[in-house]
Amino acid sequence: MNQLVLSTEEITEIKALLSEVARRHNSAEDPDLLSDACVYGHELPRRVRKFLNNFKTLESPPGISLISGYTIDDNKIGTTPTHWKTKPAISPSLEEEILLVLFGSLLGDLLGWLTQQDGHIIHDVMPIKGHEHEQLGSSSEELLWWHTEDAFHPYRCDYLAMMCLRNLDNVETTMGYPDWAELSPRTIDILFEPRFSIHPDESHLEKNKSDITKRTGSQQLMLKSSYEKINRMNKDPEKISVLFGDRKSPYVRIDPYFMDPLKDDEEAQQALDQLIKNIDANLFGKALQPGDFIFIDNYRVVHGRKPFKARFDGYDRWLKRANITRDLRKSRATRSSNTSPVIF
Ligand SMILES: O=C(O)CCC(=O)C(=O)O
Ligand SMILES: [Fe+2]
Repeated sequence: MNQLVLSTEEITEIKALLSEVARRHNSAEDPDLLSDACVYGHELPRRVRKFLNNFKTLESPPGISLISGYTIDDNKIGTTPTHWKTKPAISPSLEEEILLVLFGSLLGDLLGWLTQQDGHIIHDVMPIKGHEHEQLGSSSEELLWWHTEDAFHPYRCDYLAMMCLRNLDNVETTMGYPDWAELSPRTIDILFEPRFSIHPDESHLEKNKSDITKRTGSQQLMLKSSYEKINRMNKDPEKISVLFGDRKSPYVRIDPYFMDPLKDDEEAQQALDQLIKNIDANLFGKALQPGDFIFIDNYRVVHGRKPFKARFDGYDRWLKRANITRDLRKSRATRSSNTSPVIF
């Protein structure tokens, strides 16, 4: 993966910018901050801006970029939350979350989902009691199968950004991408055809929704219709191609755990199995460390997480996650205003 290690001078510069922004905005999700994010982002050190801009425009392999060296004050961030529902009024990691937003703004627009983590833009990823064996980011004892983030959805992100706040047990994020030379032209042709379907993953299902009751009537109605949409996509997923874009260097859309066996299309099933085997053979693990910011090209690289034993003692692994799209406009029909980043 491409890596940039922040220098002491760059960190000093970044911290000065973050304290200024944090004085103006008490949440990294403040709509005014989100709309100004790229203006602030342009004040990040030029080497950082160039690094992320190259990642975005050159699309050089492998489609993973890591910015490390930022220091996290373990005392200041407090204990790992027990659930994403329990957010304090002002986050103890406000500056770090703002940095995630500013880095993200150099790649595109941040987006969220009404059906995921209560419409938040900055997600918490940590083990949740009771989710140990689920196929969710908040599971622990179960392998989180590698996937394209929100593979089922046409408006899924271009980039997934994750910032590590804590990872005492060195739990590994897995990442991988196909070795195209190992796949036959015929297999690639089949994977380019709309013969596959992907169900919404667990994180979008109604059973994992927030129990917030202080919503207004119209918000309740909107949420209801969002879940109806998800239920329809779950019951009857559209046929899609797993590969798209350039045949020599295709983009990928895949989430094996949530894809049905293709009983009536053996040829497509075999092509899919070959791609899965190919990605599996190239999968690798990386234990993110506090202060690591990883950016994954969601069109080219899949990711997941190895199983682990959660501590539930306040010091569990804790990441912050954000979805970034190159073009928020394309989802305008399913957002409440041109500036709203939440897809319903
Ligand atoms: O925990 C990780 O490293 C990845 C989590 C993930 O893939 C997800 O929550 O979608
Ligand atoms: Fe994921």
